[in-house]
Amino acid sequence: MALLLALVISLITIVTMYIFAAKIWWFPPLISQERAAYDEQFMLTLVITGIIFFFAQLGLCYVIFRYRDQGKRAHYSHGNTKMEIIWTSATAILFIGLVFAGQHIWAQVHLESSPADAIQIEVTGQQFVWNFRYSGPDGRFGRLSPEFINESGGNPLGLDFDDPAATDDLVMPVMAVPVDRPVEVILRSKDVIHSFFVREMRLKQDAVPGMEIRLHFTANIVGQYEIPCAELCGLGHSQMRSYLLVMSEEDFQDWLRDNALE
Ligand SMILES: [Cu+2]
Repeated sequence: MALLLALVISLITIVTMYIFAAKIWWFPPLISQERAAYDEQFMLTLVITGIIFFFAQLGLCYVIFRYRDQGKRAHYSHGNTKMEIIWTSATAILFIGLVFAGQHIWAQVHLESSPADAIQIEVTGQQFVWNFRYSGPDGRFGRLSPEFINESGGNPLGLDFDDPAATDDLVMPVMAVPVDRPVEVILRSKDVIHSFFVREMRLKQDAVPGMEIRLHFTANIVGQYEIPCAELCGLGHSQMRSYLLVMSEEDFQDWLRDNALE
């Protein structure tokens, strides 16, 4: 019986390791070269924890078999304090080290300011849609005022048209960006906490009411990518998604022009 249990555990271990090593269920391909560090850090963590997992399971199998019921009287063990101190501190050092390495990569994206030539796009989450605002030809975002918010009247953000800078602002339900150009996202929320998530970019950031959170990215591959809301924000949360359209510079300019005409 003990031998069978040890064998089943080994089998589960091998199958689990195979699923990860063969990348059977894996991330979608990365579309932003500056984010490659995220994947590298993830792999490093996975390999280290994978090796520990393997040996821990092997140890478990050995102990199950070695101390199986042999018809003798069992005796109580108090454990080994020295060994416990060693592996607890080793685990702590290892994980704190990985956290620091990861923190460094995260900070590069979130705390560094955007390149000067970045295109600014204001992203506003609300139950249960995303709105994307472009500043229009004047390059300036117009004033917003809550009293002008009119969902059915096509002014979900409350643009104040008395402000000349607001008249050319473009508000869209999808987010178009030109390929290979830095984009600065100004993330806001109108009601509760939402989360802006683009898997292919390894980018996830909460949108918090009352805050303007800035982050930046550069997409390197043309295509259409989902932007789901990654924070449970209410009953319609699962319906809250939009798309990131990465297009050539030319197509992007056309897209801006075509939508401005409407
Ligand atoms: Cu949401």
